Amino acid sequence: LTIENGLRRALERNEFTLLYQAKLDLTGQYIIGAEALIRWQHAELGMVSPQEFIPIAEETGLIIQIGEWVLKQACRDAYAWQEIAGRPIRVGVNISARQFREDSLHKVILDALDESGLTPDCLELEITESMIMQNAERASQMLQHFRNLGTHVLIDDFGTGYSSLGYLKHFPIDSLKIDRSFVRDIPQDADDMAITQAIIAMAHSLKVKVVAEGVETQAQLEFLRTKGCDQLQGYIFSRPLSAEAFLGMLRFDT
Ligand code: G
Ligand code: G
Ligand code: MN
Ligand code: NA
Repeated sequence: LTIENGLRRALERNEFTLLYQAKLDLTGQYIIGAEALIRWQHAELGMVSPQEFIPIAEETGLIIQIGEWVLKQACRDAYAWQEIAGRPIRVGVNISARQFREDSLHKVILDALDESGLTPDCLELEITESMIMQNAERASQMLQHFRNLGTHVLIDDFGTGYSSLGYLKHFPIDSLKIDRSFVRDIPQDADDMAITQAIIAMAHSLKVKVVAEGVETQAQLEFLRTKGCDQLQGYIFSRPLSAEAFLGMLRFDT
């Protein structure tokens, strides 16, 4: 109840912030963009993890307003970065299941792009595998709308749900993100390595790019590089940073 009441006021009180975690190309030298990750700083509760408050925001429907704020803020930040960096920087935004079920999401995305001036291909919508599998027909339509807007679509937490790679050819997606659980035990777990390698190979044959998240060690990095993983994200490169700190990383990079 405390969290629910707090969430209702958090937007007015400016208690949310976005952190950004860099996504790099396979050389690990070039920053392609960043994933936006929300944080809530509550006066009494302290820092509340999204794992705690996103489910409550989903149940209460508050996720609709929070999600709109995230989209708008992320687009504004990405526009500012590319003005300073002098090149396109893509921002990834996590879309929740409840948000994805609203037909108004399409308009919210359009407004966020319009208001910020960000070009659509610099916005990447991160949608989980389980969300598209819940109602495949509608999901396919929604993803086609996003594609028509010119935004990128990424399937998040890939490998944890039920979809086969073959099934994915029916969805207009640009990339998929191999779930952290498969990356974690490389190079000790031969099965995880085989799965990761197979996901990359089959995604590429469908002309879908692959992102690996949770990259923490040199051994994981080298394995993913050898297998041709297109983009990398993880603590080995950067923790989630404030918008300003991420900009600092971009300046150093370019
Ligand atoms: O940043 P962290 O690893 O603590 O994120 C925990 C979970 O919260 C992840 O599953 C992540 O996808 C989710 N999350 C982070 N930011 C957002 C957001 O802005 N919107 C939604 N819907 N989920 C988010
Ligand atoms: O579900 P989603 O992929 O959106 O969640 C991203 C979450 O993963 C964030 O909470 C982020 O803080 C976390 N994360 C990012 N990089 C790493 C990493 O290298 N190792 C671990 N353990 N967690 C990470
Ligand atoms: Mn994500
Ligand atoms: Na993920």
